[in-house]
Amino acid sequence: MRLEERIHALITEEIARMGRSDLFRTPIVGFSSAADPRYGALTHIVGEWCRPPRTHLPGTNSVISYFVPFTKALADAPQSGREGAALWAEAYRAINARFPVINAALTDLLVKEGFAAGGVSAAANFDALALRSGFSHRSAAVISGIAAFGANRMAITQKGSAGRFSSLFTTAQLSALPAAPLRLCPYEEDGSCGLCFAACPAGALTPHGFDRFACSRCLAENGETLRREGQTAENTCGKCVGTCPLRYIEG
Ligand code: B12
Repeated sequence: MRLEERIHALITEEIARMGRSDLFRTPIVGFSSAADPRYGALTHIVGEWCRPPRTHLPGTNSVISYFVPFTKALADAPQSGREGAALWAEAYRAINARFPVINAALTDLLVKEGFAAGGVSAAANFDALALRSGFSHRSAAVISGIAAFGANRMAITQKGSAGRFSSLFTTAQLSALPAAPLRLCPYEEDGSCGLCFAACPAGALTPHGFDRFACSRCLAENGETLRREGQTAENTCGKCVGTCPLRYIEG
């Protein structure tokens, strides 16, 4: 089996081993070259703090980007108010704890093949005050051909946008796998839909931009409410994803 296929199989097995088919579906895996000029361009488009792969792991040749899609019940959950937030919090906690395990297993595999590998964590890798990260998992997914950006700023894959991304850098030269066609956000395509703007309880997401601080305050309030209620407490909302017609795509 080619190394790319073994990586794909390992990520799939690790998700299956969680035994949470109530929350997660079979992952999508993509590969991109660290030399893709779009990685360098992000530094100029976004800011010098958004750094290309080789500054995270010297000698990086490829970026592994993977997405763990949510089940329909989980993708729909934010529509049902606070209970939805609680289920998202549970999923968020479960998958964020699993990503380092998966990345460690991938690193093991790659090191045994004679390559170096290393990653950034899926969530806790951002400046908590500036609310920005040195690496954008969703941009890596777009560059790897497994997702396209929507108006809600989510990266939408062939299985939808409700789910979570992780990435790993490696010195191995990995070739892109054949990618499935992507459905595009209707608002980005022709200005229709826009349900995500109306759904944002914080007024953070509008056709004119995104106020990450307002979004973050709303997430923190949700987390506080869940904590007071004694539920699994994480700072989540997901209304901009939960109302998106492309949140869940069968597959
Ligand atoms: C900090 C952070 C936040 C902050 C601020 C977000 C922000 N700055 O926009 C807060 C706390 C507000 C937040 C909120 C949410 N987040 Co958040 N967040 C992150 C985190 C840790 C870093 C994001 C970041 O700063 N990246 C750096 C910036 C520069 O890149 P970016 O915003 O990801 O990408 C933009 C640019 O690259 C830009 N761009 C412009 N030009 C070009 C050109 C090219 C060629 C490309 C490729 C890109 C590009 O487009 C992108 C979108 O605007 C990421 C994990 C990660 N490390 O990526 C998760 C992440 C983005 N969050 C995620 C989620 C799900 C959420 C929430 C729904 C919360 C929740 N779980 O309930 C909300 C949604 C808010 C929204 N509509 O964007 C997911 C997104 C999944 C998806 N399908 O896309 C991520 C990827 C976490 C994960 N591991 O899956 N988040």
